[in-house]
Amino acid sequence: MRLLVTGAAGFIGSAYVRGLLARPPGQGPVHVTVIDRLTYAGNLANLDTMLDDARLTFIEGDIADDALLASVVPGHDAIVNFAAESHVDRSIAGSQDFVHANVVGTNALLQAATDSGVGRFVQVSTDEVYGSIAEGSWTEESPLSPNSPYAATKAAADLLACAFARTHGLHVSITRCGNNYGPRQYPEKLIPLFVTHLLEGQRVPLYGDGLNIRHWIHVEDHCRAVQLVLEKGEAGQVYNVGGGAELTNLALVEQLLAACGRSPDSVVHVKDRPGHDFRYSLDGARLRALGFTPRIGFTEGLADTVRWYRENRSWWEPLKDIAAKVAENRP
Ligand code: NAD
Ligand code: TDX
Repeated sequence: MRLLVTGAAGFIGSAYVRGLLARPPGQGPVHVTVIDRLTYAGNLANLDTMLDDARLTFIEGDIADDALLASVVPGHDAIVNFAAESHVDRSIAGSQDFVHANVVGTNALLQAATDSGVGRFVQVSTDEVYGSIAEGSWTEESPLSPNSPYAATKAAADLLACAFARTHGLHVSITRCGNNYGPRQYPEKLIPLFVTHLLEGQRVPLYGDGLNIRHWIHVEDHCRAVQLVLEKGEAGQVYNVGGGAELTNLALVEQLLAACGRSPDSVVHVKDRPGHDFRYSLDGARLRALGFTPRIGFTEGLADTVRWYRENRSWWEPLKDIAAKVAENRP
């Protein structure tokens, strides 16, 4: 299979490609093309030695660039679209980049796949498209009710994907996963931001009362789910990726403090995120029926993740320096 993977210089896409290229000979793709715009979140270090692998071609480019797609997409058997602006707080500060990457970009990719007769397409989406749920869990039939601009753009992309399946017969499936954690996550999301702050001896900003609930899944389990949907997913079908660990932010932060050897006074309660979703929870029965179960338990996965940040300061220290300089220049 010749596979096109977008956004693979980011956190999840790079883990996905790493998993593919590590497969035994004959079981992985023949070739992987990566398109990534290398935004602030795109980092070639995430692909490291894979860049020297003859099975991988890296193209720096924008998935909203129709001309680029017309030259690159033909000849591929499948597309997995990870490329997106992905951080809720940034979408609150300004949503234009989110509309460009997540809506215009996904639409361009769906159109190019249709025009080139690409056989399969997986749109990597998120649980946030459903909004917030106080009790119970969302099934794939739950209504879309996004709250943040980020979630609204991801919901728009999902609707476009469904429309391309129905109107053009494109074989596109959608995955909706909860919060990912693991190595190489940009230090702006809760776990990498807090772990790197704690390792640097800084205090961590917990929004509101800290009672918001998220469910956490290891990035490698998410990637296995995406691969399963690529291989076995039905056209026009949505698959929730469930099975994560459900925790309040406060409970998670207690575990992070313990893992980093810091005391509770390292936590500062700060102003809440505007429109902060209270809880996400997915019913993962449909994907379980396809054979999916997460393999990495949360306690083990979190310990490995904290160890990775402890041992790979050269990966995250430059990123935090850039973030600090950007913050200094803000009015
Ligand atoms: P990330 O921010 O780490 O990486 C995104 C990548 O996309 C970067 O490499 C960036 O350079 C690239 N990109 C952005 N705009 C682009 C464009 N216009 N053209 C080409 N490349 C572009 O994000 P992530 O956490 O790895 O998330 C990957 C996908 O998974 C996203 O679609 C996100 O919505 C989804 N998702 C993320 C999570 C999570 O917890 N991180 C959970 C569920 C779903
Ligand atoms: O500094 C912080 N303090 C804090 O209390 C940050 C960055 C976050 N939080 C809270 C907000 C959330 O309740 O922690 C929780 C997790 O926040 P994020 O890591 O920003 O993730 P979230 O907003 O839940 O969205 C994530 O999961 C779904 C990803 O960023 C999305 O890309 C994915 O689609």
